[in-house]
Amino acid sequence: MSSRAVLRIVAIATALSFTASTITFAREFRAADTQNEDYPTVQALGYMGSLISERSGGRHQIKVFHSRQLGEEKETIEQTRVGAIDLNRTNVAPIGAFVPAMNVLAMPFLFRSIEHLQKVLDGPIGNEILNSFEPYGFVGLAFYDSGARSIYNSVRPIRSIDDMKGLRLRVQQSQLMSDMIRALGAEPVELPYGQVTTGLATKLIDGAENNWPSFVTTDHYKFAGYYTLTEHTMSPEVLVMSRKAWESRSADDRKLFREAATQSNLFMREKWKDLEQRSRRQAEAAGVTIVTDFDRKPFETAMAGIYAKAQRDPAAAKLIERIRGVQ
Ligand code: GTR
Repeated sequence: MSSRAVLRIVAIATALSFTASTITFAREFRAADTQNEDYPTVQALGYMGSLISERSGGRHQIKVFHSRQLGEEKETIEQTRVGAIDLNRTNVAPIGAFVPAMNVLAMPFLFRSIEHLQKVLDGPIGNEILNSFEPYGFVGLAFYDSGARSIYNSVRPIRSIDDMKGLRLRVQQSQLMSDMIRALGAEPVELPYGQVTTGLATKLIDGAENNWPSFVTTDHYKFAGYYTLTEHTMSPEVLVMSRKAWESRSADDRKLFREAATQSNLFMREKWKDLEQRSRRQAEAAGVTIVTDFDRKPFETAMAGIYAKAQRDPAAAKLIERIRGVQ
């Protein structure tokens, strides 16, 4: 081949690869969230959508399907994995069945405080975790705050681990969460989020566990008047994109999505703090008994089996150790 022919081939190839990385097709991206329209995660998705629409000159839009319009969390995760949903904001516990590192973030009593959690998620560990989703069919875009989860029920105030005995407590659709409740002496009932209020109202379950905003915005507090600040997990929320949708995007689009997701996290944090405080005040005003003086140590000790099981996986063991080491 003459050198001119080679040069022409190189020029064409360069032009093609340039085109592939910059041309993107206008699209509406479907995003799922189980929470209601006013919830901070849903608001954050809306904010991210406005950034993307603005920065893409209106080419891309995000349509947010909140309030379980696309199904319960577990189903939407499955649909996102196969590419039927483009974006999904989910809690780390239910996605733990699909992406192993997510279960580590849901481990009970792993984080010492919200500050510790944020330090981990905002630093290199958080970044590595977000970059580890692809083999499982997702791309991790951002974490969102979700405070700490605590146990509530309608039967009695929980002040010691003995008070847990025999209670039927709803958990997310997660083996780890079921194991945790069982290790605490109660009976776990895996139910989708949308069925918890009815479950409480009909006494199918005695209680559940969640953060202040979820406890209040779902009306659970109206049926379960004892809330013990166990703060047993600090499972954050995670925003993922379906790998299928990601692979169809140019490098420029990928950057656009990543940046907008990161910015939506900061937006969400402000909204979150405010709602957390308002929710607690609302529960207090409604007469919910808030137990702060409970005997925490036995709760932590009861988790030994769960840690032993998780640490059988060397990658999980290493991640747990690194997270604990973050000061
Ligand atoms: C909430 C979380 C939801 C869902 C829910 C649950 O705190 O935001 O994504 O996981 O808990 O308990 O099902």
